Amino acid sequence: MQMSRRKWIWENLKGRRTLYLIGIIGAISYNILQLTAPFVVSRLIDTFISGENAAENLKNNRQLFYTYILAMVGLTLIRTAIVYGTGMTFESVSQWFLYKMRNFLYNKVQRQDMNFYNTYRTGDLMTRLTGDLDAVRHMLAWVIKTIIESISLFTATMVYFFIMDWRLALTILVLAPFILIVIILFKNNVGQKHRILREKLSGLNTAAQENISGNRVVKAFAREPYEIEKFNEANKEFNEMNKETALTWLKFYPYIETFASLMPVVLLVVGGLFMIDGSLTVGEYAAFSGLVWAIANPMRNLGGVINEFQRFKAASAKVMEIYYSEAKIKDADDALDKPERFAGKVEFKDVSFSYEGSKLPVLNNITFTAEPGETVAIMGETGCGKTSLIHLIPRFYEVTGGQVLVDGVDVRKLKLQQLRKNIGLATQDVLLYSDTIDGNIAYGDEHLPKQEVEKFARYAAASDFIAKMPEGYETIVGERGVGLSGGQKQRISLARALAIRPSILILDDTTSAVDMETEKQIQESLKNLDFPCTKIIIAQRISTTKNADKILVLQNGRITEMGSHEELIAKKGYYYSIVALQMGEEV
Ligand code: DGT
Ligand code: MG
Repeated sequence: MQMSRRKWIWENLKGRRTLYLIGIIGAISYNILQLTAPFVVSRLIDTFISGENAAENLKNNRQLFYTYILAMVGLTLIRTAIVYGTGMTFESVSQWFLYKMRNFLYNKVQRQDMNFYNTYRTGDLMTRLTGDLDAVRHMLAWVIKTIIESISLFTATMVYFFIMDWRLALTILVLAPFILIVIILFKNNVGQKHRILREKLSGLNTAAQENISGNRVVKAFAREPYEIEKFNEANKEFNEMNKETALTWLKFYPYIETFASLMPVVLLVVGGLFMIDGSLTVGEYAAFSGLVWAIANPMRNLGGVINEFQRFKAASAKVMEIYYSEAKIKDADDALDKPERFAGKVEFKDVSFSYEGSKLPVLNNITFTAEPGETVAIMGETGCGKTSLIHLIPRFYEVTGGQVLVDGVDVRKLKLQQLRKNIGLATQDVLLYSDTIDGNIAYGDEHLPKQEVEKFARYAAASDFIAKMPEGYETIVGERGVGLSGGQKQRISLARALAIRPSILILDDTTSAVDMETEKQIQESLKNLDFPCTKIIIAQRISTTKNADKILVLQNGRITEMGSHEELIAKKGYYYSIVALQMGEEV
């Protein structure tokens, strides 16, 4: 672990540290105040009831009697007020911590790079942001408070006992180690279980999340019974582990309870003997018997506290992992500030690339240039590395060799925000937000005026079908755009990419699901955009590629052919064979 839990919590309490310490002091003080009632009672008894001059005192010293009574009432009121204030303090600080930490973690997750998202499952991340964080809050609000309460009550009582009669206090110390041994055994036993339990919860959340978002596949294959069974299985495992963890405490509980219950008996017997031989007054014995619970209860609490503490340990490790994670792809310290609009030149210089954790290179020796305003088409069989190639331009991944330059600057030397603001990307699998069509198109520029939204929809050949929708641009397209066809979604995603008026437009098979006629329309508007724009277009259809300034043919991660439509036809290679195939189809 990068940093100790204590340090991590302390660091993040900044801004509420004083308040939290006041809470801790409050918890200590109201537990010390617990002693005042038995103390006053003992004084009362010794002065007015069983002491040598009891009868006389009662007659002549009424004043003192009332003072004692008033003191008891007053101290009880003060104690109640402190208990209330302390409870509020712990609750408010821990809620504040939870809120702040959740925002921080969400921010962290948002800014991670692709590798992070490839590593963590959504369900697991959700667990970290919800259940795990709540265990941390619980630690701040309840566990620490209970520990402080128990320790201060126990210590104060011990001190009081020592002052009253040291032999009595020693009797307790002789019994205490037995309890400690049981507690340590329990702690070791339950810690491991909490770690497993936490993994099971994450597994459960992942199963639910994946199935709910993948519900259409489940339905298409009529796999509901199987998925329900699978979830049931995960749920059962979680349930069993939960039970097992709870049972662990139950196994240890009888020993603790026996000690905790026996202790008062032993104490009362020992104390009784001291009273009989006269070394303890009746009042002191009364105070003492009224306080044996203050020794036994903290011991009873220990089990629960340790249980929760182990839960906290398992959960906080997960939270801290995200807290301290660093995106590998981030702005260089000496990154160039380039706030103005990019010209849009894209250059690959001998680029090679492989995904983290896999040795096989996906791209090899890729070299080409797209001048500002040019259109470059990329073609190649499935899996040859087209998507991987274009993902290197917005620096979603880092090249493993060579350089990608935009406007003559290595992308690693540009500020990510500035670089990406200049790139309009329509990805291969389209994701639309649960928002209106208008909101989805204006995603990259929320202040885009209505007529602009409509213009970009027109560019993307989407305005016709949007006009036919019940509420036009105000139609909400559900999670992942349920209710739209694949081609419709592609066109909205194209409009969204265009709407930021990018210097570089990257389309990853964006027109694969639209018909020939619509595609022609889109090609036409892409040619006549009202802003300068370099276009890098992955496409399978000759109708898209033939007008490009440059066509790259990618095979097995290498550029095997490069040139204009005519040049490549003359070459009679892969491109030519595709042309022949598609012309044949069209005739
Ligand atoms: P497509 O979209 O089916 O026409 O195929 P391309 O050309 O877009 O292929 P691409 O770049 O998605 O994949 C190239 C190779 O890289 C392929 O063997 C699969 C592999 N690959 C793709 N994405 C990842 C990834 O996130 N991690 C790993 N380890 N491999 C990946
Ligand atoms: Mg692809």
